[in-house]
Amino acid sequence: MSDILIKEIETLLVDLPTIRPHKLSMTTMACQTLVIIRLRLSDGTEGLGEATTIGGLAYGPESPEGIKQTIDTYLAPLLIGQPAHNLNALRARMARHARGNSFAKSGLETALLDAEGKRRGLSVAALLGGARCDHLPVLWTLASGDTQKDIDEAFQRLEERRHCDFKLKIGANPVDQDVRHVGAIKAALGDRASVRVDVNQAWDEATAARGIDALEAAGIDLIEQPIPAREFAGLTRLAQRFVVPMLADEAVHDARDGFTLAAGGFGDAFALKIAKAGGPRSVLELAHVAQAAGVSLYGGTMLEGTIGTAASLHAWATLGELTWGTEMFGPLLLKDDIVARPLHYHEFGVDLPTGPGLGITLDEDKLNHYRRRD
Ligand code: MUC
Ligand code: MG
Repeated sequence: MSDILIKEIETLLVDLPTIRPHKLSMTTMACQTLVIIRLRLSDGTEGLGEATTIGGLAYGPESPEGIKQTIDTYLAPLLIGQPAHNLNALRARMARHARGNSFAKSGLETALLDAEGKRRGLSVAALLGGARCDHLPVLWTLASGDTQKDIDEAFQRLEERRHCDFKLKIGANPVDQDVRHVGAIKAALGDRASVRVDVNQAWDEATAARGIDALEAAGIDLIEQPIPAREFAGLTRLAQRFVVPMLADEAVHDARDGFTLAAGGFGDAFALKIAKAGGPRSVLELAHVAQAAGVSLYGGTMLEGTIGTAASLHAWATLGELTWGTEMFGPLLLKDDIVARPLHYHEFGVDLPTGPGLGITLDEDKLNHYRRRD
């Protein structure tokens, strides 16, 4: 078993246009860049991985171009020639020789799991201990930047039975304007939908207290990352002050962040993301800390394409019920896909893909069409 070695790791940048501009507090996206990883083993098996961020360097410390360079120059040489099946040994090797770079590591961890699953005829969820569900709820983010367009989009998604939970991206405009925007959408949707907001760190604590007070009164269900990521004490104060729960996103990357927040008195909710933690296996360490501390869970996205989304779904499926569901809609925000069979979204959620590994096959023509050439 251990004589199957990692032979080759190829990275590709893939640029896919979005179906509409996607407006966040720090950037407006018209295109998403996926870093696709093809990891080949000595027996010919290929594992697929994806490492994707948002808006170049606008969201996180790793850019798509940087992720590709980091893998090509530093991480791939650490893995090539090593036995492929021992994920724990390979994770430890990467951790020992390369600090940080959790997005790049997440893509590689995904590719290793996909390859191992294909070799053993097991899904990634099975390798992670076993799926406890095969259909996961998925919310939709309304972020066109226009209140009426967002309302129309929400009603369309409800009619299609595609989504019944909505997240609004705010923080780019003055707080009173954002509160009016959110209030109008919630008033239009009423009890038909859960409405949450993501401020993406845009407020200071005093602005947050004012904004959250008004959003709570408007019937908003969840407030995501209202203040800067490193202000753990401030986030904990806001969580303790308001009834409406705070969702820690940029603040909580891995198990250590989760432990620090929980030990400091934060008890609301964590957004899990494979990219923040270093992969589908690594993110479960954070999930288990949260479960032990009584913190609710949410399956988060970096707006990955189908490969990264599938990898996340395999991890979330092992957790059973997620109190706040998931936001694994990334592929639906993109005009096209690079896989042969897209994920199946229906009944306000998505099916966990079946088949060995991630259960995803590339469409080589599409990949060739959208890949960046340097
Ligand atoms: C984030 O901060 O949550 C998730 C959904 C979305 O629209 O943006 C991402 C990033
Ligand atoms: Mg967020």
